[in-house]
Amino acid sequence: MTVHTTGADYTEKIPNNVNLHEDRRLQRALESWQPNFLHWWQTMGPTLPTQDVYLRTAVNVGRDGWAQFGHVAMPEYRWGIFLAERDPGRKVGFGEHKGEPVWDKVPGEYRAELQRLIVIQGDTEPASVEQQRNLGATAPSLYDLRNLFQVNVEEGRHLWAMVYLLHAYFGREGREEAEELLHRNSGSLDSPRILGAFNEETPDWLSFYMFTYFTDRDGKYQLGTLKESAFDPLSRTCEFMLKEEAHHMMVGTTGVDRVVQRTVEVMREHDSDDVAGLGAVPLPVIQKYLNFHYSVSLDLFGGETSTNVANYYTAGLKGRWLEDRRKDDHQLASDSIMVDALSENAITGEQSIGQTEVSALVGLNTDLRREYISDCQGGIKRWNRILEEGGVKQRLKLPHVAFNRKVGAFASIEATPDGEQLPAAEWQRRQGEWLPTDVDKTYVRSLMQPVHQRGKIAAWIAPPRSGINGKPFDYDYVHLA
Ligand code: BYC
Repeated sequence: MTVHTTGADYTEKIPNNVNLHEDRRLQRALESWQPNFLHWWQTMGPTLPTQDVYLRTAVNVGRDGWAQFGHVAMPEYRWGIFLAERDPGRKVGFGEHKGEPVWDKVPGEYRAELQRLIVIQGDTEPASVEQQRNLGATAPSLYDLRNLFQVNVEEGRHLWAMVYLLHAYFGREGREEAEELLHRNSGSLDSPRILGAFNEETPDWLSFYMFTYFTDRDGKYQLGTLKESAFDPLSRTCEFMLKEEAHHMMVGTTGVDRVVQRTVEVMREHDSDDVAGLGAVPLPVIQKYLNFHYSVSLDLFGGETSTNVANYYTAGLKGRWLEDRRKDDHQLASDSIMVDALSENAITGEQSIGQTEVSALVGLNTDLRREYISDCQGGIKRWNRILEEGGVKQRLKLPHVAFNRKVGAFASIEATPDGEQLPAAEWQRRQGEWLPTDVDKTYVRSLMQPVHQRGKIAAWIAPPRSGINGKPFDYDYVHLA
């Protein structure tokens, strides 16, 4: 591949804009991790063999031209290390160090916490590649197949980003953690990925679009808070990762758009709500997939109250979403927040879904989850507009925060998507009304017949409104092997 760069030197073994050649030890350490990464990619990455794929590759972090497009043979893809430009005057924006210069090194007292945050972030990136590895075989079009590869190579690059931080700033422990990131595997019984959602399957393309809409969006919000970090290298790397993340969410948003669009078309053509058997995904099945992916993604924000997050904030390690737009003292020592909680009736002892007031610091996971939830409403609005314009009366909606939760205040109870509490036995009996059943999953999988011909598309999904980088939908995005 010939890539002409201003920001990074693609003749180097590891393209980077961090002057890797000036630190031989670090360079050697990363060069010895590189073959392990490539081995992991070959054994745990995309399974569909290709000649080449039309991909964007990061070449420069600047405002213009950070990405270059071209057909790339997968074995030649170059994962690089890119941090957003340094702002020499940057100050800590929150917590007890607010106003002090940001850190270029890891302060000893925060080493363990920072390493933990970076490891958790790093663990999700290869996990998602593992979850999506078999999807190429059933891609609904070459356009979608290309997007899948794009998402996968960028998740691989995000792993590189975290591994760079671990190697450069956390010594031997960091190098050991970098190895572990390749050893844990999504869904493995012995050594699973750290966070719940990353051990779930992504067996079909409806799941993939829901995952890139809901779970990648958690990535957007978590990276947004780490971008505020006083540890400047973490902040700078997250800033650049966020640019790549935007494409992943576009894939999810428009992917669900197109599934809904096609379902509406088939409903109208046949004047029927029952499109199972007509080659489209029924709206109730779309709703169930949405319920599942949204609820497991809500779990990714941790507990409604958390002393971990309070400590991260006070120490300056992890801020809030759009920290500098918040109109408060950015320290929050005497503020409070209402968070979702189970309230106990003093007389009967019965627990019910309610709210409670806690210190703003321990409620920061709730603050971030709320930002996320209101962003997710945007998807619901656009999908309902498609239903409305198609003349269909049904609507999609986000389930209640207490629905299907495994982490946080509602982990111990069961609730319907409307937020009505249910006895465990009734939940067991009725959960198939709200979450995909084996029958639903089998049906969705039966639709997943590959369409690998240029310009063609599977029958269960509408084509995209536009292609990639100004190219038409029928462009030869992928050459299969
Ligand atoms: N599953 O104090 P709490 C992305 C643990 S996605 C399993 O409330 P905290 C991407 C927790 O570790 C973004 N365990 O947690 C998307 C704690 O354990 P310990 C990834 C969980 O720390 C798509 C205990 O429960 N980045 O980038 O306040 C494709 C008590 O919890 C889970 C980050 O997450 C769970 N879901 O908040 C590719 C950012 N949740 O301490 C990529 C870094 C909690 O008792 N991580 N636990 O052993 C963090 O900021 C926080 O660690 C968390 C949890 C938000 C994850």
